[in-house]
Parts: sequence; C-alpha cells; structure tokens
Amino acid sequence: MKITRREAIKLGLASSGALLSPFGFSDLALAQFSPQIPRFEQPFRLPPELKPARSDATTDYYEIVMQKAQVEFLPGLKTEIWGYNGISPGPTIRQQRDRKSVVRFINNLDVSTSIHLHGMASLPQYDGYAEDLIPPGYYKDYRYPNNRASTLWYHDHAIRHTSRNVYMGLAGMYIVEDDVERSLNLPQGEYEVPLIIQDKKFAIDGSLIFDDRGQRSLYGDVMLVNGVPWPRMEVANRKYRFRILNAGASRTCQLSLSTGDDLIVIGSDAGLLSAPVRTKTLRLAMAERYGFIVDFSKYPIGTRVILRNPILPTNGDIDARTSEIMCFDVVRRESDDSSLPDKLRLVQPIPVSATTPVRTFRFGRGGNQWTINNQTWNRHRVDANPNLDGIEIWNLVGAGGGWIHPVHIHLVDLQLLDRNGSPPLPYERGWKDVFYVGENQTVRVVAKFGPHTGKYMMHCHNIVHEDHDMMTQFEVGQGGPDPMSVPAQPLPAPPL
Ligand SMILES: [Cu+2]
Repeated sequence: MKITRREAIKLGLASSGALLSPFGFSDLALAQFSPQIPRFEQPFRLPPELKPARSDATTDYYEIVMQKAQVEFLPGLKTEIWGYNGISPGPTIRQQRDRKSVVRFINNLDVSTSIHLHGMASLPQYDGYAEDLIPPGYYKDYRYPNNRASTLWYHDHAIRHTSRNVYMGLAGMYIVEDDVERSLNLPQGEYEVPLIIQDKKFAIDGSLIFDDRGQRSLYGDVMLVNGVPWPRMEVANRKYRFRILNAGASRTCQLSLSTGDDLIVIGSDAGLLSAPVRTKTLRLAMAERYGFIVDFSKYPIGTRVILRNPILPTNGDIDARTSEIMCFDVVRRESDDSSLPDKLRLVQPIPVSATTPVRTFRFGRGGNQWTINNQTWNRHRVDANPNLDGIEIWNLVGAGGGWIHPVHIHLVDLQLLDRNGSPPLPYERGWKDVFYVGENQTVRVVAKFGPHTGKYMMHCHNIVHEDHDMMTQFEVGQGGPDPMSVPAQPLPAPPL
C-alpha cells in the first residue's frame, strides 16, 4: 500500500518515529499506551449462552437488558462498560434454523440505542435501522426469522453513535444452526468455539479511552478475545472449530498461526463454504466472520500455538503488542471423532449475464465527512431500487487516501465476483455480507435482492466512518414496511 506523508500523519503513523498530532490531541495523548499487562496469562473464556425466557411451538423469547457495569479487563482495575446483560461481549444466542426468535432489548443505559442483528434477513422494522432508536427507559421486541445457518452478531447501530456504543461493549454473537451442518460431524459442543476479537485502549485508571482521531478511526493497543486481553486457551490435541468475528471498530486483522500451519477455513460471513480452504493467512476486516478448523493433533503436548496478526500500515498501530491476539496451549490428549469433510455445503453461484443491472457506489471523503457517491446519510433519500428477487451487480469502489472500507450490505447474502478484475481470495468464495474494499479497488459483488421489500442500509463497517457519515440506503421492491413503523415502547414492559 502506498501512503503519502499526509496520509501517514492522518493515520497517526509518523515516519520519523515522532508521533504527530494533527487533530488537536496532544502528542502525549496519541503516544499514551494502555497499562502494560502480561500477555497469555488470563484464562480464555466463552460468553455465556442465553437461554430463552420462554418458548412455544414456533418461537423462542429472549430478554436482554442494556446496562452499565464495572468489569475487570485489566488485572486489579475496574472498567465501566455498556453491556448486553451487563457483560461484553454480550451473551451468545444459539438458535435452530426456521425456529423464530423474539428478542426483547431493554434500554437501561442513559443513551439511545438501536440493535442490528448482522447477517439476519430481518424485516425493515426489526433490522436496527439507525434512526429507529430505543431511548433510555424504553424497550423494543425484535423479531428474527432465522432462515439460514450462519454466524451472526448483534450490535448497536444508533445513528452517529454506533462506534461509541459498540466500543463501550454493545456487541454479541448469534449462531443459527441446521441439520445439514450438524450432519457434517464438524467439531461441536465444547470444541466449537466463538472468538470475538476487539481492540481497546485503556487509561491508567482502567477506563476506556474513546479516541476516534477526529472522526477518522478508532484503534486500541490491547487485543481482547471474548472480553479477555490476550487470553490463554488450553486445548486438547484434536480438531477445534472456531467461529471468529472481528468486532473491532477500525482494525483489519491478518490472522496466522505461529507454527506456520494452515488455518482450514470452512465458512464465511453467511454460512459454510462449498469445500474447506487451507490458508496461511486469513484477512478479517471489521464485521467479517469466518469459520475455521485448527487441528492440534499434530502438536506434542506442551506446544504453544499463537494466533498472530502482523502490524498493518492501515491500522495506525503505535504498539507492536497488537501483533499477537491469543495463544492455544496443547495440554492434554483426547480422542477425536469429529470429521473434516471434503465437501461442506454447495454455494451455487448467483447467475449473472451481460444484461444484469449494475450500480456503482464510491466510498470516499469530502467536506470533512466520509461519503458514498459524495453523499452523506439522509433517511429521506434512497440511492438504489432493486426489484424484489432481482439480481444486481454492485461495484463497490474504494477511493484513494490510505483508507480501506469494509462495506456491509444489509438484508442480503452476496457473492464476490472479483476485485480489480482478479478472482476473490479462495476463502471469500462463499456467502458474504461484508466486503473488504481496499484503496483504489473496485470490488464487484452480486446479490438477489429479497426476501423482503423495504428500505435497508448499506455502510462502511469502519464504524467511525459509518457514523460520519458513510451510510446510505436502498429500497427493495415497493410498498415494504416502514423501518420506523414499530417504535420502541416505554418501560415497564408487559410479560414476554
Ligand atoms: Cu470506511
């Protein structure tokens, strides 16, 4: 990547080694590190799985309270978070395909929120529309169809404040399973492990530092997995399936194993790949999810395998400690009756032809704002009108300037056709809803627009860019429900 000196300064990367500060922060503020703690000492943990408050023949009903809490990320220090049920990441919801979910989100914070279940084909009024806010003291019941098996996540989507709210803790995983996937006999149960990666920055008193560098980007120097800085996970010498999510604000990861062995990718954002893909490095931009297998059976007991993430120029790093994320210590022998089939779930290419409609969206910067086709968010403007069940190719174009934009398109699962005319990375050849758009890249994606009509958002998932103001909307078909048509209700809430 080529960056000019001006861009380097913008990113907080100063070639001389001195840290420059063009945004009015003091050099000291930019140079300030989080309290230094040892890596690979805190035990790995999983977010708890949320049980339904009740269930009936078709539907499971859940309740989540958004509230402040004091948690210990750094040993001996308390950090205030805004958590789903007071924890960060929030509890994991695990649901069966085609059962329905109703999730009641209660806002006991003192800021307004909106909840997007990322990867779900929700109706517009339950999709976490950025202006469909839940004010403090209100609640909203979100309805989810769970119509495909994949790794999803729920997170805040409040207009102009998504980056702050997610950074303060409002993110959690949501898994939809089905019989096809279960029949593959992939590692499951305790061997199927969510990994939610976030980078955060802490003051010496433990409080979170939110420094978005003049509404440009937000980076931390502490790598957390499931809310634990640089955790150490004890594993058996067998296969594990990981579901990894980059829930950070602005950091793209480039994952690899310290042993140089392959990550065996089995799934992309929106479901399983057709076949496993072996790769030495796995790019994981913000909001992307991948499923991968690591086979620890080849390592002697006592081996430490580190999940690495080299420093990238786009990440504005001031601390090399972010180059490692967590470690796996192989501590015990176990037999392994799980499988890694040669074929997973066939991804049928969406048919395209010379007459397939094409639209182009340019992700750039102008007037001190992040823009799409030179425009900022306006909920009264619609920038694309695909037909219901219409197939369209969208060109996602990254402007220059040293920035990358992971573009998220709501509602639909898409396929990546090519990037600057070159084929997608092998592990990108599956169903996806976030696309890494690099500097001066044109990424062609295709989708069949449905199954719902109505207005849905598209935005950059560098959530600082999304907030200021790289977001637009498209409208599928005509006459769909208004995204603002089911407003939040004041507490107290009736029984679920
Ligand atoms: Cu962006």
